[in-house]
Amino acid sequence: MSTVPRFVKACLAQPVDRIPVWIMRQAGRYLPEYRKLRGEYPFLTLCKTPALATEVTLQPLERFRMDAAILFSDILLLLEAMGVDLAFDEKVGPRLGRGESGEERVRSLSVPDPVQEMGYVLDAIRQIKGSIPEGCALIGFSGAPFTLATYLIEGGSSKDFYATKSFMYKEPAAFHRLMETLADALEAFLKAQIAAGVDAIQLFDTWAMILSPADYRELVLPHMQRLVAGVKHEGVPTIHFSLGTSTLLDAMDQMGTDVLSLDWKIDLGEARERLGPQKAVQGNLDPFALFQEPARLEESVLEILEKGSRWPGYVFNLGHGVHPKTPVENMRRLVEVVHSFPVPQAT
Ligand code: 1CP
Repeated sequence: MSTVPRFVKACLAQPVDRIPVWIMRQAGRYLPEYRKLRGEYPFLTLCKTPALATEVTLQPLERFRMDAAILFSDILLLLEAMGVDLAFDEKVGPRLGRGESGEERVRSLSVPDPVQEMGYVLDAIRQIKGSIPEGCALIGFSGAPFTLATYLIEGGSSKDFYATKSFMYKEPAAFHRLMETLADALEAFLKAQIAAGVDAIQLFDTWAMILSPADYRELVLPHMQRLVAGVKHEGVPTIHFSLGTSTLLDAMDQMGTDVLSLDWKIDLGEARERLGPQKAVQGNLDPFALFQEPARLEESVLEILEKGSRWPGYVFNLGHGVHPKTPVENMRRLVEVVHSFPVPQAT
């Protein structure tokens, strides 16, 4: 019997017995057990203590039969390892640096040795792999260079990305150098995660949505292609996450990841048609669909399943993270509906 998890098979566009499902932010604030632990420890302590990161990662698997777990961590921790001060403020969100200018933060970056600087992530991966249920895959992740560049340049979250766009347009050569440095650090970090045992990698490019197709192709795509090619060499599937990027779909198709994660603003059937049967897709239920009453939720899930599963290469997920107020019972129902769906090309 094959031991390749069905989630990995679906990422590689191979036939599966059931549609695999996992949910972005499945370990998070909608779960009372996460809120309890979060009441006892600051967020960064959860991320940096392998036993706690392991516990949080595995919490949803005790309730639901997810086909994959995602390592509990954050995309911004790599910037800290690159030499930038990081703090999470309950009200304003992440803060990077200690009041320096964006340019000073960019200049101060170094490419870290992940074993030295991110050892707590690698230890968590090894611990999770030791206790994850049979057949359940572990997803490692990082931010994508562009999204990390926005946090670095802005010093945190932003509404209009004024500093990022000014930098990009005024100093394109320096911007390319920054993207190269970030991609180098990411490649080493992702390879270390793979060596520690993750079964797949997801790259989060949350803010790619602010770019025109031409700027995406010029400033982001070449760096993504180099990064993805470097990681691909290691033999685990790669997933690209973005949202609000249906205008960038053709460019993103050229990046080389095995899977594209899509949000609800694009019709899943149309996306599969445009991308063709070789490219696996993940998504794309609106997270707020989980607030519907059960019969309506079931209909919404089935509609997505029918559109996604017309060819092999489909992973059920939401288009973005699960909302903290989501009823836990509805998550259970969603997973049951996905797993009882008869796959047209079942193995
Ligand atoms: O108080 C808390 O509990 C902290 C909330 C929180 C959590 C649970 C943050 C702060 N990060 C995380 C975990 C996290 N972040 C994971 C773990 C795995 C999972 O459960 O899915 C992952 C994959 C991320 C990735 C991440 N962090 C992204 C990309 C995905 C996305 O949601 O778009 C981004 C943009 C971040 C930055 C970040 N982390 C946290 C905050 C508040 C922010 C800023 C978001 C913003 O700028 O609006």
